[in-house]
This record gives sequence, C-alpha cells and structure tokens, in this order.
Amino acid sequence: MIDAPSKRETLVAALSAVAAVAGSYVATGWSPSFVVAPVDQTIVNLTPGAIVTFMIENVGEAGHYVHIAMALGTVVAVFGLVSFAGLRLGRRLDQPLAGAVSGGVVWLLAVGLVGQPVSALAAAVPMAVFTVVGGFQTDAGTVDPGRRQTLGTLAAAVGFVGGAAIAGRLLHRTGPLDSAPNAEGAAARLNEADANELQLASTALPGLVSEIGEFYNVDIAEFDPEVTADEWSLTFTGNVGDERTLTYDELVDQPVENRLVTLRCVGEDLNGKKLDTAVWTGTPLRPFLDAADPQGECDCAMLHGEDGYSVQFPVDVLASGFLAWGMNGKELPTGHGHPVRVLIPGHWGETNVKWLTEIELLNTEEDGYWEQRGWEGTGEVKTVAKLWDDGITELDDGRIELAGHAYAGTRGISRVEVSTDGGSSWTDADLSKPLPDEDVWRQWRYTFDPDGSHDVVVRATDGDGTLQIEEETDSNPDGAAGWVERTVG
Ligand SMILES: Nc1nc2c(c(=O)[nH]1)N[C@H]1C(S)=C(S)[C@@H](COP(=O)(O)O)O[C@H]1N2
Ligand SMILES: [Mo]
Repeated sequence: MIDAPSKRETLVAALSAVAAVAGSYVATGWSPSFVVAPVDQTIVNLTPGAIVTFMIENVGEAGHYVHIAMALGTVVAVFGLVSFAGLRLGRRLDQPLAGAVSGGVVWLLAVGLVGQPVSALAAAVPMAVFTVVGGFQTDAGTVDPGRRQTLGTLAAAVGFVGGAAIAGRLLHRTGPLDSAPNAEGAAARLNEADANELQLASTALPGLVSEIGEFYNVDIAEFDPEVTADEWSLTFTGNVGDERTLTYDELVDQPVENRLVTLRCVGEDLNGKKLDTAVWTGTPLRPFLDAADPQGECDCAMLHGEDGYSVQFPVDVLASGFLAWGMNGKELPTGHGHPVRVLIPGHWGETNVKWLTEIELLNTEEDGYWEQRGWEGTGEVKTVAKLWDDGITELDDGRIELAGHAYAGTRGISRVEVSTDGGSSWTDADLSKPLPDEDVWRQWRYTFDPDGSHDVVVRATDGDGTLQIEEETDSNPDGAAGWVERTVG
C-alpha cells in the first residue's frame, strides 16, 4: 500500500510540475512545441460537438481559456504524479537523488508529446532539480507547511504559469509583419477601397478594409501552427490523376491578383462582429486543381490544415478558390494561416482553410471538423445588414446617423433599407460605391431626425434582388438569419 502523500510531498510535486511546465514555456514560448500544446489539441479534438457549439454561442473567445486551463491542469497533474513517484522512490531507496528519475520520465513524456529531444530538456531539468531538492527537504523531516501555506503557494504557482500562458497567447498575436512577396498591387486596392467608402463624418465605423489587428479570428486550437514558407507545401492527394505538390516559391511565382474579400463566420450572432474584409494577395487555385486531375466519384474534396482542421465541399466550388499568401500587403499573420490559406468566394468563413497543406479528392462525401460537430457551414453565406454600436452617432445638429456594413457573398448588395418605426415604413440608405471584386461587403448610411425613442430595423437586398430573410434564427447550424433591430434615441 502507498500511504497518502504528505502536505510537503504534495507541495514539492506541484512545484516540480509547475517548474517543468514553466521551463518548457520559457524555452518554446507560445508555440506548438510548448508541452501543453499537444494536450490542448487532444482536448479540443475530444470535446463533444454539442459542448463546442455551446461554448461558441455562450462563451465565445473565452472558450479558448477554458481549454487552456484544462490542458494546463492535465499536464501539471501528470507531471505532479511523476514527481511524487520520484519522491517515494527516493524515500524507499533512502537516496533522494533517485528523484532525478522523474526528470527522465518527464523528458520521455515531453519528447513523446512534441517530438523535440532538446526542448524537452527544458521541462525535464527543472522537474529533476525540484524533485531532488524537495526530496532532501522531505527527507530531513522538516515540519509540514500549513494547509494555507501549501494552497497559497500552489495557487500562486498555477496563477503564474496561467498568466504567462495567456500573456504568451496575446503577445503571440501581434508581431511585426514582413511585406508579402509580389504584393505591390495591394496598395492600389487599399486606396481604391478608401476612395469608395461612404465618407462618414463623425462615426468610428470600420472602413471597407479591416486592419489586420482588428480582423476577427476563429481557430479551433489555442496554438496556431507555425509553418515557415520554406517548410510549406500543398499536396493534392486521393483520387487524382497526378498527385502533385506545390511549393511556396512556385506559388508566389504565379500570376498575382490582389482581391478584396469579405469573410463571415457561420457561428457569429446575427449582429455579431465576425465579419471583416481584407485585400488578399494570391493566385487562383484552378490551374493547380486542373493539373492534379480530380477523379473521385463525389466530385468533392476535403481540405486539410496543419492544425488538424478539415472541411469538405464540392470540387466546382473549390475551383473558384484563391490561394492567398498576403493580407493588406503583408505576409499572412500566423493567426490568419501563415504562409498560405484558401479563400472560397461567397462561402462561410469555415471553408477558408488556414495553414492549408493538403487537398484530398474524395470518392464519397465525409464530414469535416465543424460538420462532425453539427454545423452546416460549407455553403453560401446568408445576406446580412449590420448595425453595430459604433455605427450609431448623434450628430451636432441633433440628427442621428446610422451606418453599417451589409454582405451577401458573391450575390453582392443592391440595396439597404432602414425603418425607424419598427418595420412599418422603409427608406433606402446610401451605399458605398461598389468595388469591382466579387465577394465584398458594402457600407450603408442613413440619417434621420429623432423623435423620442425609435425602434430601428435594417434589411438588405442582395444583387439578385432577394430580400434578406426576416425570420430570426440562431447561428447553429447554418448561420444566423433575421433583420437587425435596435432601439435608438
Ligand atoms: N486550419 C484552419 N482553418 C480555419 C479555421 C481553423 O480553425 N483552422 N477556422 C475557420 C473558421 S470557422 C473561420 S470563420 C475562418 C476565420 O478566419 P480568420 O481567423 O482569418 O478570420 O477560418 C476558417 N479556417
Ligand atoms: Mo467560422
């Protein structure tokens, strides 16, 4: 029988575990080589779809921190058990140095998790040192620390690592970006978009192009893959006449286009903010697809990202795709799929696979990551007109200006109407000048004299003349529908 751990043993084991995790973090930073990353990935993959969906709808971005906390907790618990075993071994052999075995075990675990023998040492060494030193102290029969002291030290240590990890995640998102190769044309497109904007006198409404740092972000994992341009390749696999691999140098050497493309996440709320536009530098996918010679029976393909993400949709939709390596003239940031992502015109955000590495031509349809979890987001976007807080402004002369963005994928936006009486009467809003791109939002603006409080409703009509769906539905499974309604004044 193993008797229960003493308070001191618990403390030593916990500190050793935290030190090992912290050591790994110092060595690798917030990257896929951090020992917590693969555990996090496993937790993400194992989380049942209903819970993932619930988190997206109710917890949002914070869901990431729940996953991170679970992954950190799991790794600290396992490392703690390893340290405890080392302490007991030392006691049994009457030689606390034997606790160093814990370091060896953690090294093996870390290598198993991230496959990097050298960076695994950064976890193994602190584990060995803390366990051995702690073993000598426990051995010397020092008085057990009080319960409060133990818990306090533990909480501080866990808080420290958690804080460092969250800081790492935040820091990781903002680094200086290099210019994208062959992206000289992007500047002209950015200027053109500026010129076509509705000049909004007084609002903080975002422009027609979103800043890179402001562009929304949806990732299944907390640890974005870090893929260099040299390492990257895209392979066409499965039912193809010619299995081919494309390198980054070959890709950027193709005829370059700079396209304004809007992305919208199927999981966002009706008036949510997961809708943004950038100028993307890239090249059409069709020539590569044709050369690969797709032959599968379903005429469908599964796209795979380096993070284990996948999405499946028809080959003829894929053929309209665009392989992008630049965003607003810069290289794609890590969080947006560095070095290459695909953009699928007019389809929900989830089809725009980041860190794209493989296009697999299938024989029968299969579910991708989100479809396995109950979403139906591989089709065309629904039409929406937004009215965010920053689009509601009281002007100096007392009038109220309402402004926002409307988006209908490749159908385009032909009209936005505003009602200030709860939908009884409608007036056309001004629209920003249309851009020549096929999959981009427009801005709308409407000004009125308020008379007390107004029940404002906004609705768009797409380029085919179809009015936005009135009936309100949730985002799950195939995107939020309904007219945005707000009380103003
Ligand atoms: N590899 C990979 N691609 C991905 C995702 C992902 O988690 N992994 N998220 C998808 C979803 S749901 C959306 S809405 C868009 C978001 O792209 P963004 O983060 O650049 O805004 O990327 C899509 N592509
Ligand atoms: Mo999404």
